[in-house]
Amino acid sequence: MSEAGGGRGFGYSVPQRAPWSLVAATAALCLVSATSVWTAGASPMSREEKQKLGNQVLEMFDHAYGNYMEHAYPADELMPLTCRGRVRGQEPSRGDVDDALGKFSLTLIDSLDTLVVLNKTKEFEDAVRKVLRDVNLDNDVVVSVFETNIRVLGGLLGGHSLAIMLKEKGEYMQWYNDELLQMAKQLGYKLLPAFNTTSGLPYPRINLKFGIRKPEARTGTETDTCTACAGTLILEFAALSRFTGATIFEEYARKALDFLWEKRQRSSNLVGVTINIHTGDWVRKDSGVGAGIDSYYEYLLKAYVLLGDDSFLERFNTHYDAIMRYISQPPLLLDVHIHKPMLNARTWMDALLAFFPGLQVLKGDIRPAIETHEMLYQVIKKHNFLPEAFTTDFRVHWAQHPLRPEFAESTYFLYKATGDPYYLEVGKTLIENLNKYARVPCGFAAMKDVRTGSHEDRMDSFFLAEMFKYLYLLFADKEDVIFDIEDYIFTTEAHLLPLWLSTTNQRISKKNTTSEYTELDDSNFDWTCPNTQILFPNDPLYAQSIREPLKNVVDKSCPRGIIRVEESFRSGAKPPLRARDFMATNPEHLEILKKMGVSLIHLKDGRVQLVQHAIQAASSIDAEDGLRFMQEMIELSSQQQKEQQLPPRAVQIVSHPFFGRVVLTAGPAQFGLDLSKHKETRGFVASSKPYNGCSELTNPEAVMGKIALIQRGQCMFAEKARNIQNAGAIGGIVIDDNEGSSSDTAPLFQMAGDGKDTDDITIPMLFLFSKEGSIILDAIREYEEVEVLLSDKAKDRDPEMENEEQPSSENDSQNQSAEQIASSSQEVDLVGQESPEESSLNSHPESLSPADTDNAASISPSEQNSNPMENHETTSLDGECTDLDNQLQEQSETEEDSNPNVSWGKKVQPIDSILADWNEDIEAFEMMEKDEL
Ligand code: DMJ
Repeated sequence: MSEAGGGRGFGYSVPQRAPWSLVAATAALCLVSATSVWTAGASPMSREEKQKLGNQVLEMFDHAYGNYMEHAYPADELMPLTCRGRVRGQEPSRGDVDDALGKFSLTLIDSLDTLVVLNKTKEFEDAVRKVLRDVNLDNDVVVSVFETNIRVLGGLLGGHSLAIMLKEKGEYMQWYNDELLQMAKQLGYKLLPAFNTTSGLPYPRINLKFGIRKPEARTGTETDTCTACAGTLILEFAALSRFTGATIFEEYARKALDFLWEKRQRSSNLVGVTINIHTGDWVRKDSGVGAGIDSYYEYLLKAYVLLGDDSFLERFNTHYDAIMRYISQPPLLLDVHIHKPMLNARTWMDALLAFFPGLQVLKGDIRPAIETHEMLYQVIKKHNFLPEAFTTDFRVHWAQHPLRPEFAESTYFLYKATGDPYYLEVGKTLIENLNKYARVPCGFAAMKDVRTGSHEDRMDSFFLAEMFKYLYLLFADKEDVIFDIEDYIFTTEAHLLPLWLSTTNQRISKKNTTSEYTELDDSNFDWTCPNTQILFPNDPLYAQSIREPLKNVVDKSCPRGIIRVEESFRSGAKPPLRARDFMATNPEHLEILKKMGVSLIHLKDGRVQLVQHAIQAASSIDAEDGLRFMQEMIELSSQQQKEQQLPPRAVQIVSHPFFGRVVLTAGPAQFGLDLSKHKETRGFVASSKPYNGCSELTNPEAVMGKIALIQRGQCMFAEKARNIQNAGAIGGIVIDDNEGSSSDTAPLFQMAGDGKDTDDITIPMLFLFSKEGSIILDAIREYEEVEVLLSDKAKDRDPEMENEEQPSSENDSQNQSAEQIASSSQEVDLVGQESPEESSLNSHPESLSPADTDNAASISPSEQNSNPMENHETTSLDGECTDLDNQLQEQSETEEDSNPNVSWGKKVQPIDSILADWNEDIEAFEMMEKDEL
């Protein structure tokens, strides 16, 4: 049995060695099979084409793995743009992301079992020898417990699982004597001190050499961890216990899971995103299935599959019921508040939730899996990759994409479940996009911005651990894999653990918790099997019939119109007012605002402030609607601020040997040719003399007709632009003089003018940080002639097509801006744009303004809110709205006067607690905006 499935169909077969039949007797998992012959819908893919695609995946893996081994190993990861290893401490810190790097050759360990799945047994044997010879697990480095568990412990255990499988087959690994397992055990013991808390939840970080509390450890003072961080240990820890007989690991992981379960919000049965590891209080009370929680749910279900312990399934089912009740709004999955699960906590989704359709397949709930997957695929078709976060109306919220594998994972499981060749076509698109947009001469580079196609110097280890496995298995027939994948379960990092572990070393005393679950009612089993709602029908058109109504959901629908049944119920025929729809000129809207206790106040500096006094709402339901409206307004304001910034631009190296494959993120200029309106500018580059471009150039013949490179500093950007333009340059790239700066670690800026009229500057100007700039300077040193393309979005990088336009992406971006115009025309323009003169100055004399910041809308306490006990929501919207100014002046003044401070103690209790919670939620939201995924 496995969720992996074999070649032609998906199945939960019964492995010889595991008592799966016993497990299955109590299981609520669906036995899903798609062995029927495909008769209609997407045309079937021929065996030859599948093989061709499988071979392409192998070639891509070789490119990624080969470059890592050649240019980065023994470093943790490859930096594919600069073609070297990423060594922690030697590169500028990227914050939490770096906590995965423990100087333990992360990518090699994470790739071990991928090598066997991809039939590279010889390379696997070599790789295992290298791990045993080179890897040190005792470095003085602080690492994430979660990442070290899923990538390193999981990687070693996956490697061990397949090493013993190969040894048993009798050809390879005959020398192997559980050495990887011994390393895994050593690492397991290193992680254990993290669990030294009263709750049993682990600290988020540990020093591999010094543990937690010692002064040298530099960690152990943290108070919070994410739910997924504490709840994604059981598979690896239980496997380690069962392989070695040392029960302590499984015990610790179970204890952490038990604690999380106890702390679930009892009325909604949801969990928050972060929890205090000492008190067990929820720190962030928003709840979804993506970042921060995702693999907690995954591990409950998979722990049941691997360990056969019913309590895990019952917990999973309870949570799943809550997810489907509150978070699932097909095809969307939207975060809610654990205490107020009918209230959305965000208007955007993150990319990590793309694993969820795959988990739903394992659960046996195929319909919503198909729906969410289809929605995600349409977002991908729009941007080539899934942006880190996107709004409910499918605009980019966070534009990065670090080559995450979750969507490929779900595609694989859906194909196994449905047998629908449509999913093979989806996989083919993923392969094409990776090769077209992410492949660089030295590996595959993460996307810095899916809108521009620019790259980041980053290839995460999960790309090798997961992406290539799922893509290869998608196209593989049973005989293409040298072992039976159905005998294994995939961890969250796609490492393989054998199902026979369920019967091995079962010495952990299982709590008989079944009686605790009396709160489950029949409706819980709406989401379990057997269930006529979700049983997979033997209809080859089933998946297609579910996708059909959604086929234009991203392009044409207006999901902000999606309103919950309950919401429309309680407010009669009319749904509550959404922030996006609010028109200051609409008297009906103003009336609704009043009903919700929201008033508009004009501040002396011209800003408009919305204040909510819940006590003044017509009813507690209106007060709740008002709170939601305020939160939507805050998000909207933040989004508008972002949209009004000039988006980043791309510098693409198009000459040999790059052929457009390297794309650098560039800051735009507020003057000169606007690359979003005009076609791109293409030309060879030449350094200007003087290099700072602050006076008339002494080498006009060298820059004439070329794109001039100029160093930042010593004069205004506009002055540099004028000097190179006068020398005949057709464009300019300003390179940061601050050595080592990079768009990976510093926020991008737009170059502002000099406060004077800059209409005389007609050439395009872009800004590169030093690291990106040095990629061009290095290329000049090596190849002399270097040609670049300056544009708003990277162009097709296929060598044969390097001179052609890419009509589909052009259309895409046109559609997108048309869409944005359409949607913004309905909205009140609440946010003004910073003028160049107002842009902030830094130590350099040129003026800079932030180009792509993630600021949330500013929330300032109301000036009337002098009583700390008074609790009301306010949002200050930067910039002013003249309409509002003129029309509402009178009203706001009146309302201001009529809002005397009210003693909070007099307020009705339910509203009190709602608002108290809400304030915490707003803080959490602000934190979340700052957080990385
Ligand atoms: C992987 O490391 C794991 O899948 C984890 O659970 C979350 N996501 C990353 C890849 O995106």
